[in-house]
Amino acid sequence: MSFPKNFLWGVSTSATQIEGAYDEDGKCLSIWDCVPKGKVKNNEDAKVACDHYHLYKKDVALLKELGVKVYRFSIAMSRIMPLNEEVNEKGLEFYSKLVDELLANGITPMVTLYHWDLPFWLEENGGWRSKSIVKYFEIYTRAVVEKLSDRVQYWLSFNEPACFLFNGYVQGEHAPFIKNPLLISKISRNFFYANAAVIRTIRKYAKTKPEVGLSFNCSAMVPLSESKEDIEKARKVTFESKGGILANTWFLDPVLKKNTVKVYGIYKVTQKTCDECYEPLDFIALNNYSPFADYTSKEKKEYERSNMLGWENNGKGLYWLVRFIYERYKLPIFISENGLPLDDKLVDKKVHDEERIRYLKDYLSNLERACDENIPVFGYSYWSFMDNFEWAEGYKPRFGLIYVNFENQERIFKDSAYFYKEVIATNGKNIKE
Ligand code: GBH
Repeated sequence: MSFPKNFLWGVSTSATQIEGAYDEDGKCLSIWDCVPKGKVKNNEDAKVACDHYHLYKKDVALLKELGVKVYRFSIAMSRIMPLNEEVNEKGLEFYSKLVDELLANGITPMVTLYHWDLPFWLEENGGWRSKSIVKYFEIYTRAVVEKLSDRVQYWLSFNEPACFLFNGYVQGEHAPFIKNPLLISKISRNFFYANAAVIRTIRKYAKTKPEVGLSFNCSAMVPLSESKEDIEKARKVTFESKGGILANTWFLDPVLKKNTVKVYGIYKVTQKTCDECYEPLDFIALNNYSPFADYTSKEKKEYERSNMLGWENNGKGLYWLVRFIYERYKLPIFISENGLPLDDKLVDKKVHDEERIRYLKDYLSNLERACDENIPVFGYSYWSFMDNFEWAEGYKPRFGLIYVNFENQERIFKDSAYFYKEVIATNGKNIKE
């Protein structure tokens, strides 16, 4: 019993978090290049980050050393769309060279078209508050797909709509740092139209048959026991709209089932939006870090284990998520993110991150259980390939398998990288040791 043959083991990153070169080769500023003072811890920024823009060949060599089958990265829209409808060829060139380098090293590219870094001019144009954003996403997607789709097959339209819309415009914790709950319906609607436009554009211009997904941040409640009643209760909590805009259903039901959703009694995704935006996906990509707390219970459960950002660590959450999501939406699943932040320390050129290895064993053995039960999970991509810019948290939480010394851009394999390398080489045989 184990992971399927040809399982896509990978690692994930996103453009703003690793690239740097924030104003080179015709790139315009993004909303993450224009963060007001005080919004990111220690006033850190992503101007240089891991300098991957210049070091990409070395980084691909490290990917190869790690043995990954797939590499998930995102395209910075600000490299491609400097202003209005203009397309920047130099920006496209960078990603084209990256794809060539990956393929030359036997690594399959998986492209996220949008991982939170809206061009600043587009934000000034209204950003997600304005329906005109749809048109720009169409132009952008066409340019990227025409350039890369002869070599790229796996596409993710968006990364975590709940995060960039609600952290950005409702809770004000991420760029553009707006706090306005009244925007919930409008920005969600504009997102559904943009997503449909992106998927249609991929399918229209792709030169090789595309596999299209979307990365949702999702969590499930872990049943108290595996009795039928407890399982049904956990399923109910997992898909109830009571959890509001952060519940799974707000985005998944409209996108995957064409179903309307209403939350807090006032916000709604209408049937019209669902109908006009329905575009079947080839697979569901899930980003999962922690389970859902049972918000129907009054007692506040203490987590047995949590990470430095306060999120619960519990691999069972991944098993139940994959199972519940498959049973409800019936599509193949790719785990596009899962990982642990630590305040890793370099000691004699080594990083002993046993906690991350323990985390991987826990989550991966739960994922293996789902595979054993014939749920079609076709890959797992760890967040993240290397330490990087963790948005408003700055550089302190280190999610990488590879340690980055931000003073001199040195990369060092952590113990967990050696462990993960072995996971890939043995198709998961070592996770139970
Ligand atoms: C992802 O978002 C991003 O895609 C990626 O860019 C980022 O670097 C990475 O994760 C690490 O943060 O407070 O216990 O309820 C993660 C989105 C959504 C994960 C909310 C944690 C809440 C946990 N997050 N979730 S809890």
